[in-house]
Amino acid sequence: MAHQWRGIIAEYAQRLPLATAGAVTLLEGGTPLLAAPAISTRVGAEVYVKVEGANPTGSFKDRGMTTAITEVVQRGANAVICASTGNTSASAAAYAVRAGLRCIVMLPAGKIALGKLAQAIVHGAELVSVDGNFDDCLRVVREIVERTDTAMVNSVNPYRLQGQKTAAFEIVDALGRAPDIHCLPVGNAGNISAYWMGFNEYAGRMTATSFDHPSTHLPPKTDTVPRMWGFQAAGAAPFVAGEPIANPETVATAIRIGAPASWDYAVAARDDSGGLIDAVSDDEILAAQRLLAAEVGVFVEPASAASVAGLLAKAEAGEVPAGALITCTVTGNGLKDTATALEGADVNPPLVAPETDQIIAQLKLR
Ligand code: AN7
Repeated sequence: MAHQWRGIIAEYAQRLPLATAGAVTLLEGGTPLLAAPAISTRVGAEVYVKVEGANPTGSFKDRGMTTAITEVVQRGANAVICASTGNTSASAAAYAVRAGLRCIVMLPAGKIALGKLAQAIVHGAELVSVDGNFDDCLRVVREIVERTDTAMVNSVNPYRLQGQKTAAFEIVDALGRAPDIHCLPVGNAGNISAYWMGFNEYAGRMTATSFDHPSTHLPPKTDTVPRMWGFQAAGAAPFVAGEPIANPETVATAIRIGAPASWDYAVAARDDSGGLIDAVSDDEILAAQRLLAAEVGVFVEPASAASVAGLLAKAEAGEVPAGALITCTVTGNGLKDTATALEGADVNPPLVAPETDQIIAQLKLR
């Protein structure tokens, strides 16, 4: 058999605090780092997108879920629970199937993209629709895990960040060096924290714990770390406000979060890297989503496009260093939220008879 990517726990065994034996995996990771000339031209830099929608359940959450669920199985819990704006629940539901665990997902009512809801349902998760937002859901989940023998698989579970840091490894492995700037969307702020950890470990500035390779000394893979540029939706931008916000609103429902759990880690990532966390408007997010689809060939969900929207805004403001090497994580697959993508689009092209000559003429094909 030709080489098959083995999933992040096996591929990065030397840098993860989990044994590879018994890993619960859908062979996540190994996603494309794709050159994006259409964006490079616009910002005057060399831009790549890390296409996390190519993961098994269509988002970056799978990297953290393989590690979190693997650890839960080893610990011996029999049910997992998460609050979610949709992608965490989709991923938790799928990995719980692999592990034979009950999976309970706490979702803000009416604010989950339909594709994500479908995933939780087909994978047999137990859905609880909460009359509140994500922050309310996360509070309830925290209270439930305190009182019951249910394992939390939100990113406050440290194994989530351990898994998600591997995306930074893959970027450095693909480029042969760290980028100068890394852009990504920020919601609950787990991912920016995880990437910062990953980039630091690869630069030898932090040591990883490995159960499979306890005594391995790992040489640095790169001399530098990138500046971390995080972008929030303007209606859900607590880091820009400098404090949690009560009623987050944005078309990018995945990042409709007002009280991010990984607050301190994200602030450290921003400040220690000499980076920033800024806001982008819903219109900028949707424009970046369209640009990625129409000119890069990658269909992402709205939240994912916040990274590219932010980079374009920074370029517009003249704040992107000329010729810099820049990577943007696009976090989730566009198929998860077709309703938003099709808003205002003509989904009923004119009906024609199945007459080849007429169709050739109509399309002006030569
Ligand atoms: C596509 O699924 O919080 O800053 O409950 O789905 O690490 O939270 C999703 C978050 C970006 C933000 N892009 O990442 C959930 C959830 C997409 C996302 C984020 C999310 P974090």
